[in-house]
Amino acid sequence: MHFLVIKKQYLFLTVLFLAAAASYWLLQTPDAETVTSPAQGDTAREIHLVTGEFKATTKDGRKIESYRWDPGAIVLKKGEKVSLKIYGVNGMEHPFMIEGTDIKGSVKQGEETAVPLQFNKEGVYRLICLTHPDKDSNGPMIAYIFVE
Ligand SMILES: [Cu+2]
Repeated sequence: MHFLVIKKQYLFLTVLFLAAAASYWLLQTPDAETVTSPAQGDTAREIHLVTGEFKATTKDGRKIESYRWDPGAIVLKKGEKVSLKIYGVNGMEHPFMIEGTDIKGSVKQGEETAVPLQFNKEGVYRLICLTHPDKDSNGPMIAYIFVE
């Protein structure tokens, strides 16, 4: 009986050792490459946005709408060079600024605006349409730029 207890302890230690070895091996395995990995060297990675519009009619017949940047959030690496290309689909024109920077511009319907981006500080930067900044002005047309 006593012998059996010792054997069980060895079995437990063996399982523990194998688990430790397996996790060590997994940690040593390099990460899988993602499809959207940042461009190497000096080439700016392209990120594409469009201007969109939500429209609805309420039960009492009121027409409501909201302009949007789509997608509404993008992720950049600190120091990474990105060319943000925004195509105007809905709305005649969307003048914009990026909070915390001196970046300004405008997106016109049927035209593409290219905005060079490179952030040297982590944080969340808001791309704000100056015509549609909140729901009372048919927004909020705000996209979030996450810099990690
Ligand atoms: Cu707008």
